[in-house]
Amino acid sequence: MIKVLGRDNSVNVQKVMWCAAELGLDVARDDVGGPFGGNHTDAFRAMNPNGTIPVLIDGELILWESNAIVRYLCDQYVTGPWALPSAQQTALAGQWMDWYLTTMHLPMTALFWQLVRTEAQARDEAKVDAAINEATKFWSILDQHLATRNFILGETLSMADIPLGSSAYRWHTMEFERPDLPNVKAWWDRLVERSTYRENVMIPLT
Ligand SMILES: N[C@@H](CCC(=O)N[C@@H](CS)C(=O)NCC(=O)O)C(=O)O
Repeated sequence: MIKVLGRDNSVNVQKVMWCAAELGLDVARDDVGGPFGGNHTDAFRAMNPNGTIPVLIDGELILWESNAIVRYLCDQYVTGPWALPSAQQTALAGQWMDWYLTTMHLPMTALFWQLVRTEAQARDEAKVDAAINEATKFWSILDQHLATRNFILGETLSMADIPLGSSAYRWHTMEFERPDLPNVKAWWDRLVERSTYRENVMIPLT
């Protein structure tokens, strides 16, 4: 059976678990990282020298980096509507997935640490404002893209939606004054309709 090492409140673990659920895969997840620890042992670092989660174990394969894991699950197990029809569509999915990791993830992580992991009285308001401004710039780009389609690649959900969709839960539930981005909100509402999303991504923010 496929195994995932990582606590369920990590956005990077959520990507993997949501993707696996969409593909109908049976996955066993172990709580590792954060308060559970276990990610700085020699045994764990032999699998992932970074000491980070998630790690996927599928037979002989041991894999880290959440986007790489999502790509692997789709390459290895995808069937039906999740199969991307062309190299062009696969490249566009990769574009939005990499954009999330290199661009959106940075202000979203800064915002999450300030609003969720820092006591109100210890928050740095300048950092909060900077993260909101930066994230708004990027969510606005996605909002424009989603003006003419229901999901990131068009009319059906695909791996392109996984990283940004996982982060969208945080964007819509953290407490701050959110700018009005109607197309991102409508897309997020479509994700929330899915039990796979609710069960694997909509986990209390801690
Ligand atoms: N780029 C990596 C980032 C991995 C990462 O930083 N994971 C965090 C959790 S989101 C982690 O391992 N933190 C240490 C811990 O949970 O103990 C990925 O996408 O998998």
